Amino acid sequence: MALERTFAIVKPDAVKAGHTGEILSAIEQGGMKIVGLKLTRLTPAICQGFYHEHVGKGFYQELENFMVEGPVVLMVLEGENAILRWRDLMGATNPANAAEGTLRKRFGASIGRNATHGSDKPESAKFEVSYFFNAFEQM
Ligand code: FUP
Repeated sequence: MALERTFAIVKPDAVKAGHTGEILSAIEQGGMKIVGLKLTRLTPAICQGFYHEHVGKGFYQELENFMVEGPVVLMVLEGENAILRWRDLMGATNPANAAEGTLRKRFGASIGRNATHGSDKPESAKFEVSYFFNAFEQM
């Protein structure tokens, strides 16, 4: 087992619907620690840098429009195997395919509006954490 850090977002749909508290609670109940936390709003340029792997794909513009439509909660999570554990807690990208009880099943409406984000592998986690949090913002 490895103590890992991963990057998480409560997306605009879930913040707007008032699910931030439940999602943070699920993280803590699941045994992970929130070691970085901020409420902010993404801009198109920030979104493009963050989702650089997806810029130019058919779904990208819709994704960007969604991600900038309201406030988001950005987090750094820490725990044993945190990357995989946070992905498991979120469920599949498409809420229709997500397991019962997962956050995307509970709070996501569609593949485009799926309530949460989590890094998919160690290299992405490293990039995504440092994209949004400097050293003084991580406990
Ligand atoms: P995930 O790692 O689960 O967030 O999924 P991806 O990196 O594959 O996709 C990033 C985001 O793009 C998803 F959260 C939702 C959006 N997306 C679509 O809207 N349509 C697609 O076909 C694929 C992804």
